[in-house]
Order: sequence, then C-alpha cells, then structure tokens
Amino acid sequence: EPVDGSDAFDDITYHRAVDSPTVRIAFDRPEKRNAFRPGTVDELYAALDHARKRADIGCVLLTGNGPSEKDGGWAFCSGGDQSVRGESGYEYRDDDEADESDDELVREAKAGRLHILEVQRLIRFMPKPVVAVVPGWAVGGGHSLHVVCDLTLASEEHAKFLQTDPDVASFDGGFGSAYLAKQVGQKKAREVFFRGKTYSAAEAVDMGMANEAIPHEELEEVALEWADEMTSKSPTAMRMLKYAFNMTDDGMVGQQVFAGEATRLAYMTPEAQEGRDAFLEGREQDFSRFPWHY
Ligand code: 1HA
Repeated sequence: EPVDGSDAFDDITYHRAVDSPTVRIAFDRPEKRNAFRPGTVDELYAALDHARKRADIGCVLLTGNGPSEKDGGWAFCSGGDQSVRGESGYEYRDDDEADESDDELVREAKAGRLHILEVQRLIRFMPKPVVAVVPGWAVGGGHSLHVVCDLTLASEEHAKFLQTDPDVASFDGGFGSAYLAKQVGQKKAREVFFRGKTYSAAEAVDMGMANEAIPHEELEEVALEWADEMTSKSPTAMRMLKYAFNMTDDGMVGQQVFAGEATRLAYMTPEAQEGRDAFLEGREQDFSRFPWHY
C-alpha cells in the first residue's frame, strides 16, 4: 500500500507491507538503471526519515523498481546520474526542480550535491534494520548504498555488483570503500575498486558483502520474510545491537549514538527519576535506597 503522501514522489516509490511493520522504498528510474539525481536523493532522504521516525515501522527494504521498459534490464541503483553531474557535484535541472529555496543566500551557498552521503548516514544511524534488496545492477554510489545497508539480499539471476567510481573520476572514501573492506577484507575491497570487475550474487555472498542469493521471482517475498523475522524481535534489543555493531567502526560518534541509547534506558529507572524529582522539588537528592550493584 502506498504510504500517505508518497504520491508526491517522482523518482522513488514508497510502500508499506500489508500486516507487517515493514516498508519498501524503491528507486523508480528503471530506464536509467535507477541512477539518482539530486531530487531522487531528497525524496529518498524524506522517505527514510519518515520510516525512521514512525513507531510502527521496524524494517526498511531498499530496492529498485524494474525491469526497464527499454530493454528489460534490472537495477538496484547505478549511482549518481552522470548526465546532471556539474563541476562540483550533481545538479538540479529543469525537470528536477525540487529544493529551489526562496532564500537567495541558501541558493548561492549551494555547491553541486553529494548528499547521498547524508542518506548513507541516515541508513547507518537509524535504529532499525535497512535491507538492500538488489534485483539487478548495484553500481558506483549504488554499490556503496548496498554496502552501508545492514543486510543485502540479491537476485540470483540478475544481481550484478560493480564499482565504477574511479572510471568516472569519483571516489567514495567513506563507507563505500573503507566499510566494504571490513566486510570483504582489504585485498578484495581494493580489487573491487581498482579492477572494476562485475561480481554475481553468488560471488558477492562468497565475499561476505551479501547475505544470500535468492531466485529472482522470490526475492521480494524472501526479503519480507527476513523483515518479518527481524520485526518480531525486541525493538530495544535490535537498536542496541545495530548500534553495537556500528560502534567500533564509527569512533566517537559511534560511542555517542550507543551511549545515547544507554542514557535513554537509564532515564527509565527509579534512580534517574529520583535525580529529576529532587531537582524539581528543590531538595537534596537521596540515592541511598539504590544499591551499588556489582
Ligand atoms: O561515487 C559517487 C560518490 C562519491 C562520493 C560522494 C558522492 C557520490 C555520489 C555518487 C557517486 C557515484 O555514483 S560515481 C559512479 C556513477 N555511476 C556509474 O559510473 C555507473 C554508470 N553506468 C554504467 O556503468 C552502466 O550503465 C551499468 C553498468 C549501470 C549498466 O550497464 P548496461 O546494463 O549495459 O546498461 P546501459 O545501456 O549502460 O544503461 C542503460 C541506460 O541507463 C543508458 O541510457 P540510454 O542510453 O538508454 O539513454 C545509460 O546511459 C543509463 N544510465 C545507466 N547508469 C547511469 C545512466 N545514466 C546516468 N547515470 C548513470 N549512473
């Protein structure tokens, strides 16, 4: 079922699974192999942020619609739309008029967009699993998106994983490369970027950058099954686990995000409530009834 307001999107589709706390967000430019232009990224960010905030959503499936009417090809995402790449990033063009700020200084300050990196951070830091469901090409910035997702499920027949960044003089020096190396090892990650070879779903699974290769016809069904498994679990345990997995690679920010959740849990205790109440009642705090646990 389309999510309320999702008809406002041009470059993506946004659906909610029936009877399941899972949403499906899909690139919807199949004739461009689901390349993203700035407006696509704005829409993707808005949909992901909606999913992040909703208490009734526990899992996001990120995928690409297809096949292309032109040639029947399937794609997850082929990265930045090279036809709107300007001198410092990707640019809004006439048929992609979103984000035309009324504020002249905002317009003036705007360099070419590379804000797919903001989408990566949203995927990384949202407290619920995001699954890349890869029905075809995952290329360049599209490859990096699958890398940053919590899990990757790939079409056995049609998924193809390819890094073209250095072919088009681009480089994702963050999660796309360094985090990939954590998944597949340094030698293999360097091969992915330095050689630019195309890998099948089976190879991606062998390398450790995809979880499972699934017959194309069953891909979405299986993705929903995985989502149902994950959303049947304790939301708190799931968010703590996601942030625990992130923490060692995310430095002080990883610690901050994990610790924020620890603080939230601590706030729920009578001990924390005593601290708040004492302040509000203008008296000395009295923690004497709370044990020093070991
Ligand atoms: O690295 C970053 C960033 C790094 C840091 C910060 C921000 C970043 C933001 C973005 C990126 C990047 O994504 S750089 C990498 C950009 N992407 C590419 O270099 C991939 C370009 N595409 C391809 O290599 C191939 O098209 C393909 C392997 C995905 C598919 O090949 P195939 O099946 O042979 O189809 P093909 O005929 O090439 O493509 C079908 C149509 O889709 C073509 O259009 P048509 O001739 O039918 O009019 C093709 O031009 C179009 N298309 C495919 N990919 C893109 C694209 N058009 C624009 N941009 C694309 N990325």
